[in-house]
Amino acid sequence: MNQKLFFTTNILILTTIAFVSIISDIGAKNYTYKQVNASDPWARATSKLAKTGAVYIKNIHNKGKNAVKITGFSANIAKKVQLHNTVVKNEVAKMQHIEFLEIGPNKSVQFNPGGLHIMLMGLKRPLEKNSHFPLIIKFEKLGNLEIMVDIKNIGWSQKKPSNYKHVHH
Ligand SMILES: [Cu+2]
Repeated sequence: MNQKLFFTTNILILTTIAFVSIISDIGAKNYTYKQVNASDPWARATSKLAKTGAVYIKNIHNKGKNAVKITGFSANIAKKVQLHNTVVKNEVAKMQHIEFLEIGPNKSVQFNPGGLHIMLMGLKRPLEKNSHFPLIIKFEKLGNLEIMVDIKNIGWSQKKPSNYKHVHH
């Protein structure tokens, strides 16, 4: 973990991260539950001694007419699972803990390196390349969506938007 990462607790409601999702990838993994679709969850492999890891999800789309609210996550592989956002201020990356995340009707959110991510804290075993583990996304009212997180090699990154800036995490 980067020494420059500071940890702050914040309640941040991201209501309108407007992003038109184009699900055109062949072979994309989609997990659909009621009005919600989550695609391509992944994590980077960790070293044997690592106690933390991060999960990214290419896209979570709310195709319903009402907003949905993510109230938390859980995974057996870690003692604690938190929603984090990475904010860069004066070239210093800070991780913020986000209590909940609202996705408006017909809106999507992305979880990327350098942005929103799901933090696995107190890993019970290292994340091993080419394996996978279940993660539960908890939605208020809707219930739980279980997804399978694919573990990629340490240097893996997904396609990034053109304005992406590299942030060490
Ligand atoms: Cu984090």
